[in-house]
Amino acid sequence: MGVVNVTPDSFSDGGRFLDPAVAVAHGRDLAAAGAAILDVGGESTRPGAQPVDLDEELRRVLPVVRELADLSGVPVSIDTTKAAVAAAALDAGAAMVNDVSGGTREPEILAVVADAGAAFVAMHMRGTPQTMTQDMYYDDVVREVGAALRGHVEVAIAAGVDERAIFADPGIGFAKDAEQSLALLRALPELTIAAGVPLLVGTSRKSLLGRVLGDMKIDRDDATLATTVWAFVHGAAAVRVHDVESSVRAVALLDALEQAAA
Ligand code: PMM
Repeated sequence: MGVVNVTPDSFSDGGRFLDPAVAVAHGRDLAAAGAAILDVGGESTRPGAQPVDLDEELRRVLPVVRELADLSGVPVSIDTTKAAVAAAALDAGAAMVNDVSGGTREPEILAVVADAGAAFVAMHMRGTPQTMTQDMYYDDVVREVGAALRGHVEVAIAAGVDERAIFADPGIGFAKDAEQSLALLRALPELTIAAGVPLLVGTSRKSLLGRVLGDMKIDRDDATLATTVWAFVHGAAAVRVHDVESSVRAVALLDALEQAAA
């Protein structure tokens, strides 16, 4: 899943793709580089990011979703927690809704996904981007995130979302410190079983990587690639990345290794 952030303030690419034409060109480049899905978002979820109102979010994402759905040749996902944005994006041709609140911020979003027969990503977080760094206490982060993801999946199924079209996402860095995020990445097989659906994992360029390597300023695409390989080797179904080209190459190599004669 390639990231197309149409925001002025996302962590690694804020402001680069605010012009719809630039965002569309970027999305098409990611599709050409081998992305299987393009994830278009109009509201930054970095810690402390300010909420974006409905009209502004629609203004940012709709032209980009519409054009990428038409031109990119791959399915488009809308990264939003707002039911009205999800509905408008699905109407404009999106095929998937990626909700970082797992369907909890605006539970009506689930009926919107179900009615459209769309796919759904249920991510785990606590609070909002404004409050999530104050809510990072877990007795057992793997068990609690796994149970919460299963809860999100069950609520989505009960709302009519097709179970075969749901991904769960542990929400790396969302109300988790570096240690907790690493514990979740170590536990991807357990989380897949707990959630009962395939996992999508997002580590791309996150601060966790800089923290682990002891340098917040390094180029995080190298470190991202290590986590991409880790995620796929440990059973993830998809990764959400900014640099699609390197991940696609790594996946091709992993496939070759898996198919190699013993
Ligand atoms: N991370 C970000 C935004 N949306 N969605 C899912 N499903 N998983 C994630 O890990 C995730 C997400 C924040 O990253 P960005 O600001 O660099 O896009």
